[in-house]
Amino acid sequence: MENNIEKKYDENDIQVLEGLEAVRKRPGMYIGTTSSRGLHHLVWEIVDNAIDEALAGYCTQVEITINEDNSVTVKDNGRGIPTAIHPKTGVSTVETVYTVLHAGGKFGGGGYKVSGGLHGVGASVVNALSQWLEIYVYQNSKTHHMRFGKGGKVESKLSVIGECSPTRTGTTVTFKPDPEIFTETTEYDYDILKNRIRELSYLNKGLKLILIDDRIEKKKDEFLSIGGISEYVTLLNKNKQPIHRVIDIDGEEEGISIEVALQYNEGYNSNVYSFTNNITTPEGGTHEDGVKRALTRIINNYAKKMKFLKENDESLIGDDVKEGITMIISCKHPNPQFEGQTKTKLGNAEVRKISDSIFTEGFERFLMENPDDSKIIIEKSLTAARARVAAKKARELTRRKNALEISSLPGKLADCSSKDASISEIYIVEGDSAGGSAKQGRDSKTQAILPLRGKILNVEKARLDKILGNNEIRSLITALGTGIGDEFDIAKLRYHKTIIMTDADVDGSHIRILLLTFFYRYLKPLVEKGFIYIAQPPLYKLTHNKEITYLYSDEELNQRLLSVLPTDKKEIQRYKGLGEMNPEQLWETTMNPENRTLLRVTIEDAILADQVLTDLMGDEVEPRKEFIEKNAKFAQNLDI
Ligand code: 1YM
Repeated sequence: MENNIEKKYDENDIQVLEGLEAVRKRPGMYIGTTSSRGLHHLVWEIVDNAIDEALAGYCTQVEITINEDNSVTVKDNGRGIPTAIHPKTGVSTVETVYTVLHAGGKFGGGGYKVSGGLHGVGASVVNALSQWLEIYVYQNSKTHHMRFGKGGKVESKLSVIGECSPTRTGTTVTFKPDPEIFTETTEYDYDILKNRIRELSYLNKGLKLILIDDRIEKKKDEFLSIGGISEYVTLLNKNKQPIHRVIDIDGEEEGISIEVALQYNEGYNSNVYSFTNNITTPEGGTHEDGVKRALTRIINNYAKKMKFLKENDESLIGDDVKEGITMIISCKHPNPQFEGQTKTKLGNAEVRKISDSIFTEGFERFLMENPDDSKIIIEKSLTAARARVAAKKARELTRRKNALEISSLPGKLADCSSKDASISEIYIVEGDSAGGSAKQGRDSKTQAILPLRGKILNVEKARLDKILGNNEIRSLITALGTGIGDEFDIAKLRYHKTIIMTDADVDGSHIRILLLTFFYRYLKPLVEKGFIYIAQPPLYKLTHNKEITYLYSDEELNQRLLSVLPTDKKEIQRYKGLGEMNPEQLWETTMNPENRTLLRVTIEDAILADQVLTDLMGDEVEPRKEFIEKNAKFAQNLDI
């Protein structure tokens, strides 16, 4: 208030305040969501500025610290944000960058920003959504400081607070997300930050990234990748038996840079990840199209030239050359256009030609210079083509033979009476006894039950034809109604919720992972659309004064025992399996939509998911054991 008297607000100030106020009113418009995801997004906005400075060639190290109060500090050793008065705003450039929306790109000197993402909204949005934010700039032997209060209000202007070593330059920003905005959670998740920081280190080779957790459980990780995305491919293929060395290709045309790293492994799945300006583009786009088109063409040409393919042989198709490939494509573009349903597809048409030509040059040279590796790659594609033709014949045969059987629903499915997929659910239940309880306890109008006997096939280790031979998987596909592979049709899906219900033990989590693997690999759209859920049966039943409470985790039990019922006598039953619950209990605790908790399975991070599946499903036993012990750490959202 005092400030109002001292300082006259001019047009600029009012616009700035209105801008930041607009961000606070509708944060979702700027950062997508105010959930945990939005909270983490704030960090990336600030880190992006530091990475831009690294890409401009002035910064070699970025350090990110989660402080004890859940504020976050980002520190770089770049030039420091300019401190002089900005001619347009009449205040320091630091203040301008942190208070004017979209100031980043516009207020910078020449050159372009290659980072900055889907939301790419800039530092001022972080300021608007913080309780307070503090900046130190080290420049010309001076330490400059500025502080903002709640919502980005200037608390103290940029000023020199002391000297610093003449060799020290850089920017340090600390912000505390405002709990009034982030009502769900203000707690940072170390692993979320760590995974993205690791990824950023591969995408920006030579840049050292440090992550520190200064909260109760102290942690620290440092990432520095010399090889960049080719090291990333090595990591992704770690447990997949690669069959040749990583191929690394890069080039630049018309100011657009393309980097590709690829390596085939013994497996059948393809893992292609593309990025533009460090942002993942799961929907692909022109950078991916160009490379894939070139890959198919070059392998065909080479196979013909070296007589692996004869005159009359059919050409290899995209699917053949993709089998067992792990590939990363990273594009850096001064002006990317993002398209598609989730705005994660690169649209710039000129990139198709450029990525094709850069990849063609590099990959052709590799094939010429490395005949042994080339032979291995071509033979891999030829084998895939032969398997594809054989599988198609086999499918046509079974289709004719089993036309009736396949179209009728599996015998052990207890279907629901509703034919409206949007309200129908299918519970996939471990074991016949739990299946029985579920059948009796369910709401038969909307809930279908499919009991599974034992373990389903490990789809990570088999081709589609073998997978379709597995009874459990066949019943599952038939029940869902969508078909699979070329025949997949989401319009035929019979339930909008597929709920995996397994025991809370090692076997249960193994079955759950096998099912998730299957969904992830063969019915991915269901995962992407959020149609896959995991049921949460209680772990304990607590009886106290004849009143029954169900508890879903050890923490819940401990809390209850400590704070609510410190001394009373009570009876605790630990459920070892779903089978121990009678139909009413199963309904009440796990199936009744009124009070059940479901975890929605999402693919937040396809790379992580794939790694998890590989560690779990690959031939290496150790990572599998380790993983099952830690349990499925798929990205899971709470859905009540
Ligand atoms: C911890 C966050 O923001 N570092 C950072 C930001 C900038 C610069 C250097 C920078 C950029 C330029 C010139 C330029 C920014 N400057 C601006 C703006 N770290 C962090 N480090 N000199 C310094 O782009 O020309 C925006 S960001 F607009 F002021 F130039």
